[in-house]
Amino acid sequence: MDSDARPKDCELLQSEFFANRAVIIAANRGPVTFTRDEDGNLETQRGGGGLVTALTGLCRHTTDMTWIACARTDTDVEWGQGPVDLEDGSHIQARFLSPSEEAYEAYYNIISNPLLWFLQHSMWDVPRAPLIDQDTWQAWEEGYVAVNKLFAEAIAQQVRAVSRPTLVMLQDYHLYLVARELRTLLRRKHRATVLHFVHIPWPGAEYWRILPPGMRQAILDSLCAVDVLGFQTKEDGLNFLRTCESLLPETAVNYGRSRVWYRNHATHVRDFPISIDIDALNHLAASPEVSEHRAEVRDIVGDRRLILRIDRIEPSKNIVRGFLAFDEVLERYPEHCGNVTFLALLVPSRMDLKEYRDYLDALMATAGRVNARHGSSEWEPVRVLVGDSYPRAVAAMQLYDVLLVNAIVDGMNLVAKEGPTVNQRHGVLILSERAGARQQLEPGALVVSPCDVYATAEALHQALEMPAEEREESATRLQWLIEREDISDWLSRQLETISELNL
Ligand code: GDG
Repeated sequence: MDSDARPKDCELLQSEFFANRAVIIAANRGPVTFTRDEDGNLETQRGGGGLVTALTGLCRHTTDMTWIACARTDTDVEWGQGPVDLEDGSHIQARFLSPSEEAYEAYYNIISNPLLWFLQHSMWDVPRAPLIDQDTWQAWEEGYVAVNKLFAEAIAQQVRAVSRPTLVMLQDYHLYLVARELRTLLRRKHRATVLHFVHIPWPGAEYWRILPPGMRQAILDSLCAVDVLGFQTKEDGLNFLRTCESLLPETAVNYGRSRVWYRNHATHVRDFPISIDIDALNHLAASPEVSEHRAEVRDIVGDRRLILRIDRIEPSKNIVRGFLAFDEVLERYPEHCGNVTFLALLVPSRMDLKEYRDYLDALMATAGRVNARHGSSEWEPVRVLVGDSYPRAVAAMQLYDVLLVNAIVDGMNLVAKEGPTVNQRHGVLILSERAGARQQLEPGALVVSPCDVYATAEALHQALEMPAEEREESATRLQWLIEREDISDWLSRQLETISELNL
């Protein structure tokens, strides 16, 4: 699993690679979402995040690219499929699948998010959860299996429609069962190379054993039908190999070559740490919109030091323990009282799930308790802003003195890469040892064990007290570590691997 060599020329590699290949991307979400305005005109909203940027960036190199996703709005359903114009002038074919509402709900809100996300983020309170009952099995069959089949059928149709070899790029945990179904449908008659990238952590075999054999074997069986299976870190890849060895009968795992041999097929396991689009981020950071938000953040913080966290409202991000650690800092080091503001910019997420609503209540209550205990009429120690504003997040990243990323476990965590890229104060990064970003950023960060509130408090104090020279050195190191591997490297590495393996 070599992720140390930086591709020489990403653009060149990508052009050569796609000269005679078609590409199909399959992800739960599409590159755009359609809605209608009051007059009934079609409006297009581009999907957010670096993933859409990286993958749609491929359009510069190939005209033959289709993105298959689930419809998110009625207008997506009505629109169905066709070419979409992108901001840079290129085009992509988008195709929206329309599973029934019940099937989508079961696939997304019963299996993908509560079951698989929770499993892969160690979020179960095992004496009580998960509770896999008849409804869960029904959701598995009629939701997860059915929607994965829909994807496989749409991809197979597309592969058959083109005469050129096709690269199929599957994204994430929603689509674990697609590869096996696709192989069955295509039956070696068409050349398709299948690459699957898993954005979230892959825990060890013992954790997967909690899932019933029928589910875990279907997942492993399908992932072993993939040609190249990508994870965020080496450890995730190693965990996958170990999981196959323990839980999938009749596999031959070759650790040296990082390969699983199963049903007469080789799956090559690699780490492709995802990153950010540095140019796009710097461009946004220099915009008037971000500048307005900087003024807003300065109003909140005044001349105090700023501890910042930016997360979806997500239990695995460990927001409550972050506030408890700050509480301990104020208790143990009263010199910080009145001089530091902890700003939490939190983006609503999965509010359909009770665990997420409860977590929001818990974190608000904890912030309230810290404020009641230490605050005064002039100073609110913890300020929580709930909302969706990426420009505001970027503005706050420019101004932090300390950035706290203490996730219980995280695939990568892009905030840990964005913050040091735009920060203007030589801010210190406190980073969970269980965030994928640690693999690259450890040399420039203060690394903490996420459940250890005591040590997190010590790290916060250490960061606030760190001498200017040391802060500058760490911040410069972090910027360098991030710049040497940006989002185009993430993509190029995947293509390079396929070329090297002659797939
Ligand atoms: C999953 C994995 C992996 C911040 N505020 C707003 C906003 N943001 C941006 C952040 C960052 C992104 O959202 C969040 O990315 P993360 O990586 O931190 O976390 P997840 O959402 O959990 O992402 C993760 C990632 O996939 C990629 O593979 O790194 O481990 O869990 O860019 O700056 N975005 C919007 N509004 C905001 O207010 N739209």
